[in-house]
Amino acid sequence: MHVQNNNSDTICAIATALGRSGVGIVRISGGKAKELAAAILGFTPKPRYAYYCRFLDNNQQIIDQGIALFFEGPHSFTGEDILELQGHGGAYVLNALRDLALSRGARLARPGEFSERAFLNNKIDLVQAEAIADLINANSQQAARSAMRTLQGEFSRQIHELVQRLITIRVNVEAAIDFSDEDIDVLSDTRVVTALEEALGLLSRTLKQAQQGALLQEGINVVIAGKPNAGKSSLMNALSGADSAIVTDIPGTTRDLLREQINIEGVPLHIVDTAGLRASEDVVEQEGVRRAYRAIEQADRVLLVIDCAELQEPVENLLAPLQLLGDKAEDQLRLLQRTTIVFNKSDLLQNPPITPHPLVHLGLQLPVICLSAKTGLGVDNLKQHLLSCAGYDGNEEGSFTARERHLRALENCQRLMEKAALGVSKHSLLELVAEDLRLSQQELGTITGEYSSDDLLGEIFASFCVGK
Ligand SMILES: Nc1nc2c(ncn2[C@@H]2O[C@H](COP(=O)(O)OP(=O)(O)OP(=O)(O)O)[C@@H](O)[C@H]2O)c(=O)[nH]1
Ligand SMILES: [Mg+2]
Repeated sequence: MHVQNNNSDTICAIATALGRSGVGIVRISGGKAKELAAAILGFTPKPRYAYYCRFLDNNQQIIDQGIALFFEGPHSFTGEDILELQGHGGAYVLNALRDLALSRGARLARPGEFSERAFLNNKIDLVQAEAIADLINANSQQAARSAMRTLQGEFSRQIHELVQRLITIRVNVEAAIDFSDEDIDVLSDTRVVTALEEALGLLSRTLKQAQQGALLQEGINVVIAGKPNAGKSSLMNALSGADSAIVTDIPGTTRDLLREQINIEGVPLHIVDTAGLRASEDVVEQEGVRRAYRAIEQADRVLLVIDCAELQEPVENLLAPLQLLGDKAEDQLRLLQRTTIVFNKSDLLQNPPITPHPLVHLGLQLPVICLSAKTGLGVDNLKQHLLSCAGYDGNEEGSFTARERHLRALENCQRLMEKAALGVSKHSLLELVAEDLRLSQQELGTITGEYSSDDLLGEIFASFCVGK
C-alpha cells in the first residue's frame, strides 16, 4: 500500500467553517497530539473523556475556555492520537488555537489529510473516504442517505463479496491449469459457469445501485436551446421557480449562458439557458450562439424549445436550429438521442395536445412535451420526463453514493467477467480466462483502494475540505 513519507508529521486544522458560530473546532492528529494536549490544557487528558477547561497559550494566558477531547490511536478517526479543541466559533480564537499548535511543532493539514490518514491506517477504505466528502457535499436528503450507506460500508461489503467469489473461481481455474494432465476439466465443470453467472448477477445489481447513487450525487446537465423568443428563459424560470433569467418579447434577449441548479426528487439538475439560435450580424450575439452550441455538445439532455405556432411544421424545419444537416450521421444521431422537443406557449392553443406523438427523424423517435412556461401547465410533466431520461428509478433506498471512477471500474469488471464466461463456454485457452479473471479482480481493487496510484489518491483527497 502507498504510504506518504510525511505521514509522521503532526497535522492541525480548523475543522469547522470559518465565520461566527457558537462552537468552532480545531483538530490535531499525530504523534505530538498528547504532548500538545498537556501544554495547552495544563494536564494530560484521559482518552475519550470530555473536559471543560481552559486553553492556554505559550505564556499561560487563557485563549478560550471550552471542551477538550483526546482520542488515543489506534482508536480514533485517523488511527493516530487526536486532540480536538472545541472553542468559541470566531476567527480570532480558532486562528490562535491553530497557531499555538503550529508553534509547538504541528503543521497545517492539507485538504482531506485527516481522511487520507484514516485510509492509510486502514480505518476506512477509499470508497468510504470518498463518501465522507460526498456526505459533506450532499444537498438533498436522498444524496446524503446514499452517501451514508457507502460510509457505513454497504458498497465496500458488496465489492468484497464479489472479490471473494472471484477468488474462488480463480482458484478453480488456476488449479485446472496447474493440473491439466490430471483429470480436472474445469470447462465441463458447471460449477465454474454457474459461479461466474451468479457473480455477474451480483455485479450488475451493484452497478445499478452505484449508478443511482452517482446520479443523486452528480445529477445531469440539461441545456435549453431553440430559436429566439421561443420561451427558453421563461422555461428556465418555470423549472427553477425563480426569476433569474431576463424575459422580454425582443428576440435575442439572452446573450450568455445562464446556469441554475434544481433538485427533482433529490436528483440535481444543472440547467443552462442559452442564447436563441439564429444567424446574426451582432458580434455579441454571435458569441452567445457559439456558446450555446458548445453547451449543447456537452449536455446530457437538450430541450429544444419551439413555439407552439410551429406545431404543424415538418420535423426537418423544427430541428433546423440544431444545425444537424452539416454534421456526420453518427453525430446527428448522438445529438438526437439526447434531445426532447418542447412545444411552448400551449396556453395560446385552443386544444393543446395532452400527450403529443413523438416526432420521428433518422429512424429515431424524439420525445415531445407540450407545455406553457407562462402558466406552468405541463412543467411537472417535463420534470418527470427528465428524471426518467436520467435513468432515476425513484428508489433511493437501495442506492449508495458512487463516483464516475467507481462506475468505470465496475463496467470494466463486468466486461472482463463476461469475456471470461464466454471463454469458458467456448472452451478457450484457460490461461486467457484466468487472465481476464485476474484483471477483473484488480478493477474491483481500484474501487476500495487496494490498487491505487499515488496520483489517484492525491486527486481524490485534494478535493476534500481542510480539516476533514
Ligand atoms: N403566451 C405565452 N408567452 C410566453 C410563454 N413563454 C414565453 N412567452 C413569451 O415569449 C417571449 C419570449 O420569452 P423568452 O423566455 O424571453 O424567450 P427566449 O427563448 O429566452 O428568447 P431569447 O432569449 O431572445 O432567445 C416573452 O414575451 C414571453 O413572455 C408561454 O408559455 N406562453
Ligand atoms: Mg432568453
